[in-house]
Order: sequence, then C-alpha cells, then structure tokens
Amino acid sequence: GKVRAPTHIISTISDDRGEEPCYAGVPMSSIVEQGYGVGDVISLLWFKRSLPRYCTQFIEICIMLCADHGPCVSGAHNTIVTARAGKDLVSSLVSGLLTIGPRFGGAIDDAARYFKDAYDRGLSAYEFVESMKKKGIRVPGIGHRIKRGDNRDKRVELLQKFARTHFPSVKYMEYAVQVETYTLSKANNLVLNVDGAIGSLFLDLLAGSGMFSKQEIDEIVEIGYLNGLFVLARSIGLIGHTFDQKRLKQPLYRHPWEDVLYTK
Ligand code: Q5B
Repeated sequence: GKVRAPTHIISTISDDRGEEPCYAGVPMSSIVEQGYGVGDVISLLWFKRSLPRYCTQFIEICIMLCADHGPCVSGAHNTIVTARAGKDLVSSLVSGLLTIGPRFGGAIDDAARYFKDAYDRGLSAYEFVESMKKKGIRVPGIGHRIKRGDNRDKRVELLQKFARTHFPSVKYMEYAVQVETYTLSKANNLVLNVDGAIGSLFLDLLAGSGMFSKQEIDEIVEIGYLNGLFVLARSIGLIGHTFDQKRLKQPLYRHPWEDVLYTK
C-alpha cells in the first residue's frame, strides 16, 4: 500500500487547499454571506468553534475598548518614538507591542489564572490578596497609573454592564470585584483594571457558555490565550499612532535633559 511520508507541520485551524479558504472548517463564503464579524473569526481561529453571539460580541467589545488608550501609555510612546526615528510601519508597531507584558496590557492571562485558582479553591478576597502579598506578587488585573477608586475605568464598567446583561453567570467577575473592594481599602489606585476585568469575565464566558469542557478551559488558561486580545486590539491603535506621526511629519524624538535626573 501507499506509505505516507511524515509531515513536518500539523495544523488544525485553517485550510487553503480547496476552492476557498476555510477557518475551522467554515468556508470564507459562509463567513462573508452569513455576516460573521471579527469576533466570529477569532472564535474560529483561536477556539476552533463558533461561539454564541453574546460571546463574539463580548470579544469585539474587548477589541474596541482596548484598541487605544492615548499617546502616553508605554506601547504608544514606543511606537511614536520609533515612527519619529523614521522607521517603517512594522518596526513602529512591534516596538510598541514589545512593551505589552505583566505591567502593561499583558496581565490578562495571569489575572485569569490567579482569579480562577483563588475562586476555585474557595479563598476569600482577603485570603487571596494577603497570600499574594506574602509571596511578593502583585495581584494581576489590579492597579492603575491614573484610574482610582473615585475615578473608575469606564471600560471596566462597560464590560461589566454587558456581561451582567448577557452572560449566564458572572461569578469570576463578582469575585474580582470582591478582590477590588479589599484592595481599594488598602490604596485608592488598586482598582480592578481593564486586564483584570477581561481576565475574570473571560473565565465567566468559558465556564458559562457551555461551549468548553473543564479540561479545555484549564488548557486555555494554562496556555494563555487572553493577552492575545490586548495585543490584537492595541495593534489597531499603534498602527494609528504610526500613521499620525508620519502624517504630522514629526521630527526625531529626543528626550529633554530637564526631564532626566543626572546623578552619580
Ligand atoms: N501595588 C499597573 O502601578 C501598575 C499592586 C499593588 C498589590 C497590585 C500596578 C501593577 C498589576 C499588573 C496589571 C495592567 C503597574 C494595568 C494596562 C492597560 C492600560 C494602561 C494605561 C491601557 C500600576 C504603588 C503601591 C506599591 C505597590 C502597590 C500596585 N499594584 N499591590 N497588587 N496589583 N498591577 N497591569 O501606579 O507598599 O508602596 O510598595 O503592576 O494589572 O496596562 O492606561 O496606563 O489601556 O493602556 O506604578 O490601561 O498596579 O504603582 O508601582 O508605584 O505601586 O501599590 O506594591 O505598594 P503604579 P506603584 P508599596 S492596565
């Protein structure tokens, strides 16, 4: 009989060999003709399944809300400096993307991991926060440079409002709110931030939609899919900042001496 040569790559999310490309088995014509959106495409290519409308809408809201947060955040700053150094679009974009990490925008996966672990183990907010403090770990998804207890992040409120209206359960998000209530009693800047809101609410989406087994949820949380939402979203804004600087013909950036503390 025929002997199949071993392949060097295994791929399960898309196929371009036929008359039209397919995402997780769904042909491109269906995607276009049935009015799929970006949330549906993310569902197919990341989660390999079609998710209910409220889930894809939630994904799209995350993308829209995280697309940009002004020129002063780490990512936009890097992109602006790079664009002003005369670099091309891709260089300017990746220079901004490279700042995404545990402090800036890339705390979503860890927020999901820690909130899930603490909630599933039945820890009170007090026990969770104090145990993190003992380990010297900042609570991912908590804290912001400019948002405060008396100046909440509107993005977080919008995500919470949507989920409270459409999700079957928001138990992880309510737990994150309990954590926030406790951290706010310690310091006014320790609010639930956009990373923490998305991390906790995505746990609710995974657990409440009935579309994922327990094993699949554990794998998604362990691999860390969710920072991808911020990376994807913020790319939109970083590309915008690149075009903005080029359009404005901004010169090479040099940081002013007065803003540096020169010391021995
Ligand atoms: N403290 C975000 O810190 C920030 C604590 C904490 C316990 C915490 C910090 C943090 C976890 C990571 C996280 C996502 C670095 C943030 C984002 C997207 C963005 C960005 C934008 C956008 C801010 C002062 C005191 C210290 C600390 C304590 C702080 N955070 N304790 N758990 N989580 N959070 N990142 O203001 O006793 O004085 O030593 O790492 O979730 O990135 O808009 O800017 O869309 O672009 O620099 O929204 O919270 O505060 O470092 O001076 O700390 O609070 O231990 O205590 P700050 P620090 P002490 S959303």
